[in-house]
Amino acid sequence: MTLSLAPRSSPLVMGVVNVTPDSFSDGGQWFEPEAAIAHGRELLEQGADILDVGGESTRPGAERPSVEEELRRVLPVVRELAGLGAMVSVDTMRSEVAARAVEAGAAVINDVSGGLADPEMAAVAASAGVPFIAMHWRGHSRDMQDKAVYADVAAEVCAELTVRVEQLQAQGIARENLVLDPGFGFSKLAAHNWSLLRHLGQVVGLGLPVLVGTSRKTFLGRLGVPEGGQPRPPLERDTATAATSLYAAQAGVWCVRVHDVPSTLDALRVAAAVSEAP
Ligand code: PMM
Repeated sequence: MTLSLAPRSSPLVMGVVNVTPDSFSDGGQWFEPEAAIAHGRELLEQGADILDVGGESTRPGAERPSVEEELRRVLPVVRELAGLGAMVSVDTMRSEVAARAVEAGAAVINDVSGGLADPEMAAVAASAGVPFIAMHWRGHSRDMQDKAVYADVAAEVCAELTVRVEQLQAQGIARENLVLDPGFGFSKLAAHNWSLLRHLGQVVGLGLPVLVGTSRKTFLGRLGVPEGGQPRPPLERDTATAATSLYAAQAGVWCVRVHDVPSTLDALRVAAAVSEAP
């Protein structure tokens, strides 16, 4: 199955299928392959266009699983969901996992490190010839928040993504297969995320399709919570996520990556109805 990266009037919706014991956003609810597969089917029925299957938690401070463990988590889920006819992306920073997932039916590689974590990733993506989602990334989760230092976050993210695009193309990935992602929450403090959202048009202006992943992230959990208070739990961040999806749609993004598909679909319907109104 091939995925069109052509400009769209309303963004595609990517539903998250985390096969991890420690994801910040759903607390490992879908850790066993059977549960993850059932969850993927549910997201499809709810209207997800793409299912993003990942076996490594990227929450701040997370330790990495071994390659073997990541393969064990991800491959059966990719194989089964792709076998059902779903458009599946594999969320991995490892070239071996990406290559094996593409063999198992994944049609997209989603690398939160944009190819920086594994020197073989670009070559694997180039030879697979599938779309490659390159996210803005400054380092692994263990200490990524120490790198959240910016004078102008949108400008710096755009500049760093532009360098990434040049390097990925030099390593053989066709420009037509590249998708950019500003990387909400990755080496970014809350204020950086809000600024990025406000200036998302600058990222879209780079001229490549853009994917946005704000779903259930901590900056949304801090809304309405007094200074110093605990952020609200991830499962209570879907209304705020739907609101960011609407912003992303207005900025002209190609796809939004979310955990709760129905609430974001509704927000996108609102955006489409307003933009089609006379
Ligand atoms: N965020 C997470 C994981 N994968 N992929 C892309 N392209 N963009 C993101 O913002 C992104 C991602 C972390 O969220 P999760 O643990 O809920 O999946």
